[in-house]
Amino acid sequence: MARGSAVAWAALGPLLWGCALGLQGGMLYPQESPSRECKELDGLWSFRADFSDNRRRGFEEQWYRRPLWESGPTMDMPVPSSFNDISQDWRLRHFVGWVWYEREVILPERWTQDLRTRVVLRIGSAHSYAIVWVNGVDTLEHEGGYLPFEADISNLVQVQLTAQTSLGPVSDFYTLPVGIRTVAVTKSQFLINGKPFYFHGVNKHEDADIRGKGFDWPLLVKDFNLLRWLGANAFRTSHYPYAEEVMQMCDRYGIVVIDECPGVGLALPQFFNNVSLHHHMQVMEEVVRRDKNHPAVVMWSVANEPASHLESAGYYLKMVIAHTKALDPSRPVTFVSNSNYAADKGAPYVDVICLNSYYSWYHDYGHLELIQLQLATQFENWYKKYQKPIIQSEYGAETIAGFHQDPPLMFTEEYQKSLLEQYHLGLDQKRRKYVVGELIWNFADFMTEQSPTRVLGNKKGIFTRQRQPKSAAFLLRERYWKIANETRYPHSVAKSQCLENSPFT
Ligand code: GCB
Repeated sequence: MARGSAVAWAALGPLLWGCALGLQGGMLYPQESPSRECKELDGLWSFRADFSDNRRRGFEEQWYRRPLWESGPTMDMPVPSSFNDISQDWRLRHFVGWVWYEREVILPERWTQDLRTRVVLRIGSAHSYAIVWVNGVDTLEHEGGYLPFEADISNLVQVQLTAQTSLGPVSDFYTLPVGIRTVAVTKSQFLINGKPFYFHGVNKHEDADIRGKGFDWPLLVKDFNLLRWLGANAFRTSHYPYAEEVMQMCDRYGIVVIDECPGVGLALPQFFNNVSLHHHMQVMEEVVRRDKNHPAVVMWSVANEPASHLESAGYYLKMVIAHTKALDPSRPVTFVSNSNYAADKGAPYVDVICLNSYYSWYHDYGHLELIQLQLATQFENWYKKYQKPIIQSEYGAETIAGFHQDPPLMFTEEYQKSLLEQYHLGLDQKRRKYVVGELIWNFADFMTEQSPTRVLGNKKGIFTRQRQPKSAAFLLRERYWKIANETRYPHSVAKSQCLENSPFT
């Protein structure tokens, strides 16, 4: 009996695997191999949210000691999924507090009888704080969401015989697909295998109707088909590491990734303290440990839009970036800034400057004619000060599919298209100089908390949440394929895969 709990939303991807003794390191995606068997725990779990006043009744009554149904009503909850998106109970839609998941698991006899078999329980991700009990025993805890965590549970599930010390080690192995490439950064270029690389791609979220953030193969394949259709060659995992299956697809499809950790919302001075710093570094360790073998990953991003104008943020970012570089000296490191070039205290420590700006949306809204001037000023100021390559890491406009107006007005498809056109003119001015990439915000509409600035979520997608194109998608597609054809790599898998399906061939 394994009982787990998680706060806010959960997109669990639990897996049990039995393997021979002797494996060190763990945490890598546990493929099956001749020495390993895996048992997926996806499916229907029993579930309950702790609605008690202090939200701690589950701990007080020790719900983990008995089957969950014995302590009160339960409901079915699919795993993986976001519990917020599943039920008709309005309280669950925005619930923050402890929720309890439970699943009874039958293990193969060999795993429980053969003491040379090591049994490992691995959770792909559970947001944001998780405790896992196995047979009532507190076995695993993890803070931070999004990343895998695991524990050897052999002694909790195996028949307790006298310890057999004479069995000796047994080998355990599995294979990883390998890709070899170099990444380097100069004053004005991002180089992959020694050649200048221009990021033309998207920011994404793991999000869809009903599934929420839960992993979904059909959705993943659809998204990769859309990326190919679009001619995109890159994305940023805004604002957290995505499922390992996504990273594997990026390796296979030749999509280049800026891998971001869940360092989001560091907006207040009190967040830049030693406790956060320590946890942030630990999370970077987990991200790098999990994703370092993916050739698709070409840069780490340690945060999105921290209050980087603060002195305390400068020290904090310096430390997180230095730590990440020490963990992986082979890849550049960045964070994504929305600060002013003159005030930013983190930029001295990054390899590439990543900038979010929303001209003609949050700034100068309605004034499309100002975008080119604003953008030129932004790029020139940053480049003059830092002499580092720059990526426009976010830009976009809220757009409700089917809203039309000409001349363009905000929230219409025409406005999104015009805003993109103006940005592209500005980007083209600097593209061959020191601007090395552009990532649209966002690939698809996605759900957010309610707020006066959101109409059923964030509508800055060039695709709807159901993955249908808005007018801007066609504009972007034309641009991305044009850039792709200009910067053709003769033997690139990405290009040949993309071109196969392209109307431009
Ligand atoms: C941003 C954030 C992103 C938001 C976006 C928006 O700067 O990085 O998380 O969703 O703006 O649409 O407001």
